[in-house]
Amino acid sequence: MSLARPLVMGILNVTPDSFSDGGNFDTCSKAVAHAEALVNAGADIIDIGGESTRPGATLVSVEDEIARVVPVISALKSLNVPLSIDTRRPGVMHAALEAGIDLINDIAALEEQGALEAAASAQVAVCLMHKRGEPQSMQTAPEYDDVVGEVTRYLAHRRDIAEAAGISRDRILLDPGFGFGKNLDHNIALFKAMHQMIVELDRPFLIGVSRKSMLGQITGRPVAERVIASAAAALLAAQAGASVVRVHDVRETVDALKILAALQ
Ligand code: 9MG
Repeated sequence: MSLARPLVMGILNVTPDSFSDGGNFDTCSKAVAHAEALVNAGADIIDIGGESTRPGATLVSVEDEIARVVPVISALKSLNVPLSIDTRRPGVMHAALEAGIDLINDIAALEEQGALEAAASAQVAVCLMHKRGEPQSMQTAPEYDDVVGEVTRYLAHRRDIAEAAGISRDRILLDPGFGFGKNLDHNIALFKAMHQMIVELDRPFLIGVSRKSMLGQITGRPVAERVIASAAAALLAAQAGASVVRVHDVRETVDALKILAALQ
């Protein structure tokens, strides 16, 4: 994957409890149709997830997660677009790698036992994301003394561990994890520090703020009305140097990035 311009990663939730699609795409055929629509709208990468990680989400077994995502990955190989698996489970990583995935998007930064080895066993890219706590409880009362410093140090540490495990530098993306154990002030501080963090960590950043509650808190709008806020935030992330933006609203984001490319 060339990162010469910011890439748009389209979100494909194959979960019955997904926070923004309400479970509309919980069957393989619906998921494939949605992925095709994302690609037609200009998605550069499709991120396939079988476990909802929204705050308060219920856990799913590894077997169920595999049963949700593998048929979708197999069906999407013919689209010829890079495919990403959104998982923190090594068992799911192995199954997804076998099915032909190109990127592992791990909200736990390969911390689960066996995850580093699973990722290093294949020549794929990885995204290492920061989170504080677990999705079930992470938004209860997140606390930091220095959110930017703590997240930067964590990402540097996980980047170095991934490299030491044999994952080459050019395959590592980093992500501050907006909304994952962070309140609005934390998210704003991280967003404003994004450019400085990218320079300091010397790795491409993947940024996911699409439809998230921080945008609802800023605009006062419910999830279904956060498209414009999401495109604006994706544009600002790209302007700050993000290499990949993870979004639900691909067409709107692609347009926003076209404007950035032409006018900045
Ligand atoms: C799966 N998932 C949900 N939000 C995300 C974010 O902000 N970044 C990444 N990498 N994955 C996310």
